[in-house]
Amino acid sequence: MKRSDLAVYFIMGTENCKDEPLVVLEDALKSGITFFQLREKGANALTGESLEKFALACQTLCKEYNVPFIINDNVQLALKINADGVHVGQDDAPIAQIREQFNGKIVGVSVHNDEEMKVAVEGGADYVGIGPIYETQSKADAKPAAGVSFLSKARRDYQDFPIVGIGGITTENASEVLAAGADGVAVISAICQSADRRETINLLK
Ligand code: 3NM
Repeated sequence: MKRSDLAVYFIMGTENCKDEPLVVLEDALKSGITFFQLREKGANALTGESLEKFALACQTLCKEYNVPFIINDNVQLALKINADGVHVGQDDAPIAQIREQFNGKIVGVSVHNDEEMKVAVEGGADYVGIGPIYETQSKADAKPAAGVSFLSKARRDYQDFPIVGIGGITTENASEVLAAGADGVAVISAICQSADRRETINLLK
């Protein structure tokens, strides 16, 4: 993957959407998102066959627009449907194991400090997500908002490594995240709750 793939990184699950999720995704793809992560979480999250069917529909759309399609946490599903990769957190399997399972595919890791960053980079992650930068309503167990200071440090320490900022990012504050050294912004609500998705994505770009 290229660092520029992270520019406008859209994350979505069915629970994030007021509108039909596949309509939201296609709209976002048409409007120029550069990366998509399926993150199916919450009390009414799809599971089993219905999740697989939904994931395949998302994958088909992403292929049509030539945008990488990766899955959050669910390693088995990502392997089964041959997704472009997976995004894992600190509570998932060790990076070395994930790297081996996703040989030649994209592995993203959420990191929050120097040690996690070092382990991810040395373990062969393709990119890291750093957050939450700002307060977020979209992740039940999110850590407190951290601002951009760690992201700036990570950029100084790893000048060429792909980094995306996440958490509470909007069209108003995205420029601060990019100025701190992120290659792009990862968002759920900025796009899912936008009254004008095309305008929002244009502004994020
Ligand atoms: N991960 P929104 S914050 C999925 O800090 C996720 O690792 C985070 O949603 C982290 O753009 C977050 O609506 C939620 O704030 C991002």
